[in-house]
Amino acid sequence: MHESVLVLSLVGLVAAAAVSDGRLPTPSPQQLAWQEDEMSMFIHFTVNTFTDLEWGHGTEDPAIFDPTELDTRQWVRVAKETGFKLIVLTAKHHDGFCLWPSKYTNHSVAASPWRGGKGDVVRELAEACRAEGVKLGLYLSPWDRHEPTYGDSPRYNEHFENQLRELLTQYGPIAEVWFDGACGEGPNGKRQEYDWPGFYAVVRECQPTALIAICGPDIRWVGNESGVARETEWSARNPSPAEEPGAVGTVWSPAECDVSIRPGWFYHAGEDQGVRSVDSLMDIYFKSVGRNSELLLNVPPDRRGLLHEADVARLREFKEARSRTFGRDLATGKPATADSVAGGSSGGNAVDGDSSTCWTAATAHGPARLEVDLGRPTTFNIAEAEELIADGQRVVEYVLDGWDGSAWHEVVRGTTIGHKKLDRFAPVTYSKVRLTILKSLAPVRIRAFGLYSGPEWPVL
Ligand code: FUL
Repeated sequence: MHESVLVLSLVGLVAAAAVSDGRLPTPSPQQLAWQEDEMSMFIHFTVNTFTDLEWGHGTEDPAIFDPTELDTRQWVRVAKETGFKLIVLTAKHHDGFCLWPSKYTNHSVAASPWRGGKGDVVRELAEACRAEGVKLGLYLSPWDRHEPTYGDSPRYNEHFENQLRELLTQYGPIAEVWFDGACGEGPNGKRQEYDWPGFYAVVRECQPTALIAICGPDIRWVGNESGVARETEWSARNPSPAEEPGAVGTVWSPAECDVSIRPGWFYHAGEDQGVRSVDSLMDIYFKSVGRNSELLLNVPPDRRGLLHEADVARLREFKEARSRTFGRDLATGKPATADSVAGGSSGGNAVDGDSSTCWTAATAHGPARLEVDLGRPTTFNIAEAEELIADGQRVVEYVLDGWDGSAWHEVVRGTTIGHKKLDRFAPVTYSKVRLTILKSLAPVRIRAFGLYSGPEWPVL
């Protein structure tokens, strides 16, 4: 596709995580809040929207950037209405065109006819987010195919830090800074060496509570662009780029699953028929949010500067599908007991509908069992479990069984739980269920256990 070599690598970690039990890493308050959000909206928008490209060349005439009806309030209202808590905008993509009037380049909205060259997409979005109570995140591509200093590593790093500073000091609170790892050669024929520690230092200085995602320490790229997490998804990893997340990880770094609602990241009219189906979005939801990860769903504005009608309709259907599926928890309020209970907690805390209370087992490594009496034969096809991850991710392995009046039958078996685990299976009917934590790293803390009878969403 291009002569440049792309490297999407995880780089060294700078943040030390708090450790519970002297052992398990735990999330920072910002990481915890981010994970509770569950869904963020990605907004890819730049000159590519007007050239029909996915990667701009950096030679585009800024005059082509001229959305006729740009309305960031529409983006934010749709996002909020359909369940997204944070919006991440491509302030600068690989083509180098800046959606804000950066004083460090002429390649920006200031050189476009849009709003007479006085416009600022980042500001309009920041204001709309503030008005609607939605968090704002910014994607700033280190790879810049326009900037003449690119490839002259120290000079470009300074340029990049200057732009980062503009974005992090002029637009109010920024919740997430998204660094892509794409890298190439500059006009001098040299490959750019990014100064990651320098970039992180600017973020920490200007926005100490912002999370640095993907090529950064706070949020980990899940490793694909299909919105799919691992079946065993640990939020802890080791502070080395080569190491996978795992039970022995020492640093809290939860996974983010990025995926587009369309075939491309940018809007292309030719893809209006290619908007993902509700089945596809639900499958992604189960495989991202339902696997201890955050879903970052891209919905790209069109040439008017609006989210397209087809995408908006699909987002509403997606929301309706989630309500239809998870609207009624069949375990909530049912009598529950546990065979291992730490003082002050009870099995009932897992089914009381209150996520601030939890069932804490007394045993450190399992097995520990929660039994819920459904009162009568009850049909369900989805099970949900949530750990109180403020105290670290602990469950290694579990099994769910159902009681049919005379014997227990295995329903589903799984590994990690973390923030949320959703299991889908063919409908079963049982009057009691028991969740057995077979193995854990420390006494388990289950804040929610749920059962649902929803549409049978296909596993794609
Ligand atoms: C990739 C980029 O090259 C794509 O254009 C897109 O921005 C995606 C989210 O990240 O690495």
